[in-house]
Amino acid sequence: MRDAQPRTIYLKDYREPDYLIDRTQLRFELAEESTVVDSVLTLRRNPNAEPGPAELTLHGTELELLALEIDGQPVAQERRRISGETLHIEGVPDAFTLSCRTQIRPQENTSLEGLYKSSGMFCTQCEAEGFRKITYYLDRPDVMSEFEVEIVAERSRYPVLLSNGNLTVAEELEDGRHRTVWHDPFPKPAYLFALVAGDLSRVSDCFTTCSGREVDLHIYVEDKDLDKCDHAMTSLKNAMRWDEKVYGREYDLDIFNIVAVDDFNMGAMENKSLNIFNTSCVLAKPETTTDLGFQRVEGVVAHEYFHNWSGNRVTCRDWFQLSLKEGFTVFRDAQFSSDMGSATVKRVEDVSLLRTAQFAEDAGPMAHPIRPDSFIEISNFYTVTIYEKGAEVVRMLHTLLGPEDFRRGSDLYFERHDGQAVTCEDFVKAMEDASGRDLGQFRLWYSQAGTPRLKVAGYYDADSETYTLTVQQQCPPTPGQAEKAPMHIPLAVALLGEAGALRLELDGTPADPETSDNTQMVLDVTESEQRFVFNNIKEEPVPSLLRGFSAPVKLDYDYSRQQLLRLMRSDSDGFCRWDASQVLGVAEIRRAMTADADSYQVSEDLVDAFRALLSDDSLDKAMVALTLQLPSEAYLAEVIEPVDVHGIYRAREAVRYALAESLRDVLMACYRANTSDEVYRPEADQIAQRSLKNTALAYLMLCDDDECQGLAKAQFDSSQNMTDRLSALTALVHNLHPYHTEALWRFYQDWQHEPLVVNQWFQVQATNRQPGTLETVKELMAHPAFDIRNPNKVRALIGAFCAQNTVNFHQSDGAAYQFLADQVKQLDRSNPQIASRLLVPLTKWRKYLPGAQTLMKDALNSIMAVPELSSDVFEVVSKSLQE
Ligand code: B3K
Ligand code: ZN
Repeated sequence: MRDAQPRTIYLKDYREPDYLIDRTQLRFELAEESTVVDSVLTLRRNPNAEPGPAELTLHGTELELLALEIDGQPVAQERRRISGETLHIEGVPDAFTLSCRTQIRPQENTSLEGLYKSSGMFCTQCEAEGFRKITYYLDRPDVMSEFEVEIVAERSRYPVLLSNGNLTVAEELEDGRHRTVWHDPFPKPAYLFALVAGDLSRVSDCFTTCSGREVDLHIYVEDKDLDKCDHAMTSLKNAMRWDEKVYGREYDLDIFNIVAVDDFNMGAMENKSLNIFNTSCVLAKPETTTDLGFQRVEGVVAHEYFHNWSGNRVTCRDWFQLSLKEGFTVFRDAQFSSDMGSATVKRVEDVSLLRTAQFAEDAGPMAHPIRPDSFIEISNFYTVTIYEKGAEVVRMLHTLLGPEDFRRGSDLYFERHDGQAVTCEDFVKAMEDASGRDLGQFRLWYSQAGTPRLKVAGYYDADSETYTLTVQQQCPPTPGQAEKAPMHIPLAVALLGEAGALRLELDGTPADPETSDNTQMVLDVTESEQRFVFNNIKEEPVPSLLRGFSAPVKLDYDYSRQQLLRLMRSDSDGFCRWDASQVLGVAEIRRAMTADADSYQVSEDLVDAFRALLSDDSLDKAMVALTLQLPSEAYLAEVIEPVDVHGIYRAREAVRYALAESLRDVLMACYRANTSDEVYRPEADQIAQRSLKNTALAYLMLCDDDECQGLAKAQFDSSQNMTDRLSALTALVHNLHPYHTEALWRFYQDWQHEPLVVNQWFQVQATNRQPGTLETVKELMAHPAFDIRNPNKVRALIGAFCAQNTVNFHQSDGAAYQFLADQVKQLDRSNPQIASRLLVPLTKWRKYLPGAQTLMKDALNSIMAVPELSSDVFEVVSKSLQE
């Protein structure tokens, strides 16, 4: 359904609902042609609502209304009116029962929102506003209701019938059908409702909570996937235990179900006790899943489980508060993943995502604060800003308050607001009340968009033995926010002396004898310009700044090369060590960009530093791997503007080739030393080893001697796990190795029955930087395994090509821009959410060289010219074309 005139919704217009729904009874009769939904809602006027007419306005879209009664009496046509997405009923009593019968067609629902079919099963996705595609309702998160759900369906096709809460009835009906009834005792908003009906098998386990309650755990999948559930189950139990230990949060029902579906717009959904997952975020086994895939399953299973408290028990008042649950829950899952694996690696991965995708969003036409002031389509706001920057804001609170006060704050938040729909302000207030800290200025992080830039300078005065850091902050304008006020930025620092980090004594702050680690300090940066003086500094130090990436900001400090090499070698903060290598990498690539192709010589000191990393067995292998990987093209596009995509790519390749050549022998030794025939485990030590080995392989494939060129083929032919096999395939394909065509063919033959592996096969080809990839992508779209209705396939082929394969996406004739525009136009008719996400690379047109800008705008304008665009695509295209 297209919206005639997409309307902007403002946070400032928030009003409490006029009516509340105490009880929601639903009955679904699922059938092949259509589904009939009966609802009985127990409504009453909200005592807090503003006075107004006795008129009820319900949300509903794409529904066929079959019957409508109030307290058992049909509602006359003159009293009711359907317009746009609403049903108005006049003259309603203060308390009443509304019975409504609607008919819907899940089989024809390609938007994957509301009730739809995926691989023969019925499933739902209601967040944010999908419930209104099921029945007329107050589809807003501040209306919380107790749900009872009856499902009736043919037993042979749909032996499993699930909804939220506890199973209260399961019985056979006479005509080959059966029914179940589910009751969820916890009042919830409609966006957390879920229903599943299908022919599913399950893996079961149980968990004993800290108070001794037994919880049945089930993962429902297609029968063929039963062998891929163990990792998700282990992750779930680990997450349940962790949340008890770290946050004091116990699970609250006797059952917890996860269902895997193939066609899903997002990663997963936290419906109360019935999480629905994209298969890509739940299924894993060594033969089909990479290390990254295993880690993603662990993280997403934990994320959705953690929502039971941060999202479900305490939910959002309105969708402007989305980061209240998402930012907090991403922070919680990041803490969990750090505890399960390598904390520094997790931090570096998170920062990389933030500094590429989120910083780009914050500098683009869709920039918004983590609590937006307005939106046209809420589905467009499930962004890296809401999620990842939102998590950084919670992390800054954790840094400012310290772990104990932060825990007191979260306890207070959960106790104070259990069962309520609340705001970001309620979260900050709980943190403030529990800690006694003044978070007044800190609140700006919720209302100001844009990435602050910190300019830091250091001055050592040997006579007075003082070291002074001058910190300036500035935040660029973003759409609708020309002026920015200074923010409260926690800046973690240390001063490195010859023999290690120095003891810090900040001028004007009494030294705290209690603190044993006084070599790191969090500075409260609150003004546009501020000076911090450290006393008793006996030698000129190298400052280690923004340790652990203590705030989501850009940092400028004019380090010398020597200082960067020293930080990279000896800073005790793993993030800063890695970051120093990135600064050196950017400098190297910049130099290669300006040098002639023949005259460029790689810097000897960088080669030495990399050699030292490769030769030191005491280092964390995963960090060595990350450090050896040069800054990504996406990150370079953030720091080198205007973005010359081809120049960046050529220069980065030149540096990679030069490093490979200079380090060939030590890379080969590293590759050999990290080759192992241990049985695969998805655990930190092994993951680190594989990561280092495969990083070495990627470099060695750039050397053209037989020994190097033989490695990828041998690894491809012999590897027993998907991490090694896919790395080898990527190395063969991306370097056009003579064996690459056969390897692609063999890979497909081996894995054609595993859709998730086929996605990887599409992705390897879509991200190939060699010329001609656009044509390959178009050909692959006609491959029998491709399906434009399946979001995972679209992301693996079209999404990966447009977002990751920058040299080919930005080919100079603009053909790929037009290709993306065409795909967006087509997808907008079936799945607007996916269409709108896919088009993001075009919206960044302002960053590129003038020729590219014009062609990208042409592509955007051609989308804009389509009549009846969805509100999703309309919002993103129109905002990105605004002057
Ligand atoms: N809360 C869901 C997101 C659903 C988005 C729908 N457009 C997944 C998550 O963040 O856990
Ligand atoms: Zn979430």
